Amino acid sequence: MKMSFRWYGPDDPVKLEYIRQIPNMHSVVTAVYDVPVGEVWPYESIEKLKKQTEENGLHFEVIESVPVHEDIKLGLPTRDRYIENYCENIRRLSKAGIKCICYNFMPVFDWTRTQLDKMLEDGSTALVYYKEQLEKMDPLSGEYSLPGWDTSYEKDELKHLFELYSKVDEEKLWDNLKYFLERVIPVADECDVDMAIHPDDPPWNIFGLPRIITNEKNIDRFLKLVDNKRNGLTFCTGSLGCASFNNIVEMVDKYSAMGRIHFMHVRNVKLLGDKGFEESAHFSACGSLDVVEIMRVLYKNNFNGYLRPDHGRMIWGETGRAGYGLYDRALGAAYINGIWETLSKTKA
Ligand SMILES: [Mn+2]
Repeated sequence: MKMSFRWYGPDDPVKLEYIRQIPNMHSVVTAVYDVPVGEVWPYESIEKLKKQTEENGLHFEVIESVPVHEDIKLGLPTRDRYIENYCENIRRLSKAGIKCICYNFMPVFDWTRTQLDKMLEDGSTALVYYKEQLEKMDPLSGEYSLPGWDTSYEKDELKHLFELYSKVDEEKLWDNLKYFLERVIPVADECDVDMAIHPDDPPWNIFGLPRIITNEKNIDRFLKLVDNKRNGLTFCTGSLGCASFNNIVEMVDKYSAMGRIHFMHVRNVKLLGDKGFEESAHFSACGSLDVVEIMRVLYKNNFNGYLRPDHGRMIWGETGRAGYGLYDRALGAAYINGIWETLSKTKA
């Protein structure tokens, strides 16, 4: 297990100097953020990130994310140009020492929550998803902008995108994903880079847009689209775990035993029946997931990929990017380290 931590680049209030002080920290997970989706990343920008990371004693081996252009997900004729750019990014990142690339295949919106600063009983604030709040949200009204969402769309562009997606059902999205993987995975293979798809968050259709990386049956199907170890997963326990139909421990066990998990996102969520969920502290009893069991099956299967604490709450008066403060994520890393060390010192 290689402990890592997401860093949003030089503008992130969480400094690399702080990240390196978290015990057992191996690498930084970052991306080039100032290039439009679909374009090739300048080699100098990649090199700069690498240099900054390594100057702070951390490894530069994981990218989250190289985003997939909507034309690829929509299957438009222009997709070939964007796929070629994607392959070029893989080549450039590989040259800079990157071993693992996280991406997702969610139409239009990335992760979705209905409130980013819900105060929990202990006074911390967390990201939450309440069904009754979601039902009142209309992304086409232009009133909503969440940090997981691409804010570069104008209202009319978004409307146009929704129109295009009205012709893309789940089966069409599967076809488009296959087309993408058949072209990208061979390049990743040549470059010794693991591709790690992030599941859809939450793992169900949202605002009428299809979502397919949602459950065990679909992940089995995904892995067979191109049956190559390079075609793997970012297993996000919080994304898949906010649906009660997913048995997270069993899924982590199965896919890590197959060697198809390249990157773990470990966090906990508290399920609220069919009403939604709240992101909670990593400690098992704070949420609905058994983090010790998740780590136990990873340990049993000799998991040697990257792992990061995922979203954290805002605690101790910290302000900053919702879900991505320093303190609670550092507590998550320390907790996971403690579980891993205990497993490694416990005789079977
Ligand atoms: Mn995640």
